[in-house]
Amino acid sequence: MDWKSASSYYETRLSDVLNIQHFAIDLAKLPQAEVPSKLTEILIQEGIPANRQLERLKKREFRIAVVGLEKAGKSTFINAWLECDLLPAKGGRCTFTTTQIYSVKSESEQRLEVQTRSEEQFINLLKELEIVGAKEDLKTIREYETTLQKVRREGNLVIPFTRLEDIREQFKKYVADEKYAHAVLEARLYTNKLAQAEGIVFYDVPGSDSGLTKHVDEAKEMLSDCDAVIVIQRFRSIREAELNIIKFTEQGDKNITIADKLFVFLSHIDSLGSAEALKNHVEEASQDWLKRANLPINRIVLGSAGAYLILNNFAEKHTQLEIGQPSNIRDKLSNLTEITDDENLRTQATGIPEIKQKIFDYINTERVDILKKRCEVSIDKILDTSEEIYHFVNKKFPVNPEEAQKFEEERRRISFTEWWEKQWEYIKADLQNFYDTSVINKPL
Ligand SMILES: Nc1nc2c(ncn2[C@@H]2O[C@H](COP(=O)(O)OP(=O)(O)O)[C@@H](O)[C@H]2O)c(=O)[nH]1
Ligand SMILES: [Mg+2]
Repeated sequence: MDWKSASSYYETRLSDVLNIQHFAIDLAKLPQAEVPSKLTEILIQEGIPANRQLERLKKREFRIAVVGLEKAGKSTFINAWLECDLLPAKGGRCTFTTTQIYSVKSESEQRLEVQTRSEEQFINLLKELEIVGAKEDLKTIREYETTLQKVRREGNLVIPFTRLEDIREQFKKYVADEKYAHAVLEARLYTNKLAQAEGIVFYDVPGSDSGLTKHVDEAKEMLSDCDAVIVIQRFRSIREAELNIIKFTEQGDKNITIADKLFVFLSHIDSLGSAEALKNHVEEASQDWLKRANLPINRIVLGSAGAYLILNNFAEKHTQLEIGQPSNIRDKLSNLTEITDDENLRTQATGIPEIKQKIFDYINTERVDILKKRCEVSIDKILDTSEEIYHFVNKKFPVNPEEAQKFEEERRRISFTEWWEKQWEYIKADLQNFYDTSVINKPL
């Protein structure tokens, strides 16, 4: 089954099953049925990720979160991917908001959408900054109060463009320039440079170790509502904030394993001193991922996004200053990898084409299987639990209407007959119908 048919198929099935789920939760509320609260709890818990998955399918979105510690190299990685030095990347903190990058099919659909903060959202930001004692940010905000107010007043923007380079200045302004960025809630970039497939979304999540709870919450939300994760990792052993990434990914998506949707890019390899150091680096990181998340080694790619930008002439001046001269980078990579020809240094040694290929393979093949696995497990759990609830209710309320009448009299519940006659038949037919079509004659 291809992605298109799979996603519309599961869109239908998930919404059917979620109807059953609602219905079973209502059924379980009948006090006389004495349905164990555990069952309702299971249904509610299963419903959350199922609903999120359904929403993503409805929007035809496939979300890939790019996560990692601050300065791990996330923005640089995305720039290498897009082959344009677009997202601001530098030593200091420069990503204020989560940037979302959407793939569109044609060049003419390309645009930057900027969503500004409402007054309330702006006040909340101030409060949060005060709580964490972000004095610098608060000072900047006071300093540029008038400009920030103007940006908020002007409201949301849609800026069309043809080449990514043409949007660079505007992009920097709204995402990274302190005079403007604090007034911005979200930036969404729509480009045909992300992937051949439509509906792919990249999230550049601010480092979850930035100290702002807003960023941790954002990372958490993003990770529980995404289809794949690329962890950009700079240090060889997994740090605490990276453990959170594993935890949030696990919690949000219990029906598949982390190894089903996680990729790791070991960044910055050009800053290592020797081939031996590189070997140790990779070995330690792979062991760690295997131990912590059962992640196989083929999900780990090592490389340097910075070197990719430099060696392929995509780097802007400031990036050249940060990362170094092409000749230097070439020598370093050559030393580390024993690759000597220019072409392979530009591509293979940087790891960028390799990870892109892995992600595209995932998008083109594995993602249907993962969707299937995730949805089937969730659907089964919801149906099994609903059925259990149905049996509980059935046991307490015998199908024979006379007995039910008696039951009702005993209970002195006046409204019961009414409920019984109308609802019960309806409910039964509904369930029967569902089991006939979706469970017994289940397609696939
Ligand atoms: N030498 C080197 N520096 C890099 C590489 N990738 C990123 N950097 C630098 O590391 C710093 C942080 O990168 P950035 O992409 O902003 O990280 P982010 O905070 O995770 O988005 C910047 O100064 C980048 O220029 C790389 O592959 N090699
Ligand atoms: Mg960044």
